Amino acid sequence: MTTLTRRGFLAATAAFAALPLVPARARAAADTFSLTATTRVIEVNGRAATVMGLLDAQGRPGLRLDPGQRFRTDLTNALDIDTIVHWHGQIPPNAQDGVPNTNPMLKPGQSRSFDFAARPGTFWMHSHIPEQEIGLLAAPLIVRRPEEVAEDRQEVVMLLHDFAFATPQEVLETVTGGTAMDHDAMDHSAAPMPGMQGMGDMMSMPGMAEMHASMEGGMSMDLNDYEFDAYLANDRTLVDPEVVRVEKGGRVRLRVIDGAAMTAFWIDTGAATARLVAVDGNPVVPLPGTRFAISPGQRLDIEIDLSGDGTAVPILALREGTRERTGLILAPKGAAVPKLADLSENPHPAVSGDMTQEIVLRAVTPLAARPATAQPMVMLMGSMLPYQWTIDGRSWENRRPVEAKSGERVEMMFHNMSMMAHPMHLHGHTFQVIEVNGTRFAGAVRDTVSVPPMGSVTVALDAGEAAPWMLHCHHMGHLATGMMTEFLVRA
Ligand SMILES: [Cu+2]
Repeated sequence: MTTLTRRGFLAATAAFAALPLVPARARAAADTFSLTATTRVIEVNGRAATVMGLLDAQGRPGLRLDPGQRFRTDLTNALDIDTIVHWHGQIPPNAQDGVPNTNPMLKPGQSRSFDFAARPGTFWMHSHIPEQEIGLLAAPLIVRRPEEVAEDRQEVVMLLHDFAFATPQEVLETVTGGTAMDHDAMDHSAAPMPGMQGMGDMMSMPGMAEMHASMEGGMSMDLNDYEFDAYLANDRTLVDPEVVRVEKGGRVRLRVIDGAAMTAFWIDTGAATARLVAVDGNPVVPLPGTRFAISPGQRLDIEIDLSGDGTAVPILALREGTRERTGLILAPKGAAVPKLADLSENPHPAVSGDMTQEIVLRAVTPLAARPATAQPMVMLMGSMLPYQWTIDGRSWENRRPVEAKSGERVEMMFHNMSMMAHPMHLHGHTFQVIEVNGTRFAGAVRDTVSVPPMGSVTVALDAGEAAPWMLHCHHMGHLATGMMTEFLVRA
């Protein structure tokens, strides 16, 4: 006991001696980020709107960490409601994951310290309460790699949202037909639902979108649940888009975050030469192209090499199944900035169900080859009318967790028995996509994968910290009506 104490004391003395002469208090402050959940006013198509946000000490949205910096952050709740913030894609200790069922909510005025090793890449953070995420309580969380700092590439972040002037509660009530968070209603879903129930539910409820796209075999899938008033890129529409100053012939790393509550997009780089180099913060073998798919919760890192002709390059996000679009403009000095309509001429194709991109993505650092010792099946079920979404036909209250032992290799199969795509997100882990619609391959490492309607996706992962981790659809209407369960890792 005495020896240990003495050793500890000596080690501390040595460490102190090696540090530069900065007062301890000042040093700690410089290493700690501050983040405030608060309200802010944005202007959407000329109309002011009060939304929520996550601001740093300088009042800017989100955080940017340099290589090697820990996520050491004091989060303050300046809202007048309880909140909790999830660090999407990061792998903190479970007690810091920022979800209501395992972490206490922050009351108004309360602060809490978070401290964990940050994973490098493009991430985001958002409230884990559906109404708050719909209300834009979200921000970028960028952790730079040493090679990204060293390379001569301008970083541009594009955070996407779907936005309504109606309150988030009204949006959710409209989408769900009033069943969201109504636990009595949710209990009816305890019995498994027939998988094909979603077919033919061509509802016409007020405010609901009726977007359907044909699938092979003439079936019809559902794309969008709600007609939002606007689609935002960094809080702005194409009526008044962000214009990012770039160098003529410059090189850009575009970090796209789909923070929309219910909307999948195509990211369109137009004439600019582009390649997808990372998904969900994890590097992939570069995939050249000019149009890339993104679903709620996902991120794309896209390298863009601008031509030397000095013209402005719009970077557009095209809402699937409709003509709506948003975006920002990369403009070299002196370039004419084009005025773009917020509607395309023709509806954009479906992102949902289009697995063309997913099946060609290859992780730069795949999982080590290992036989799986657990192969759980996760059934994604539900329908538009009644609007109810479940995992294995069970409500959250009656959930049966997907279980695994810490350290074991798991191959989790998502089987989608519904007519909508579901962007499935697992907390506390990354996984590798290894199967789509029956075809096996060694795909991208991700934390959120879109499971096609009436299709399947299998992901491989090594079970992490022994704890309950959230496993859910990132469509807020689906999450709110019950499409969530736990991945319960046992010691
Ligand atoms: Cu879903």
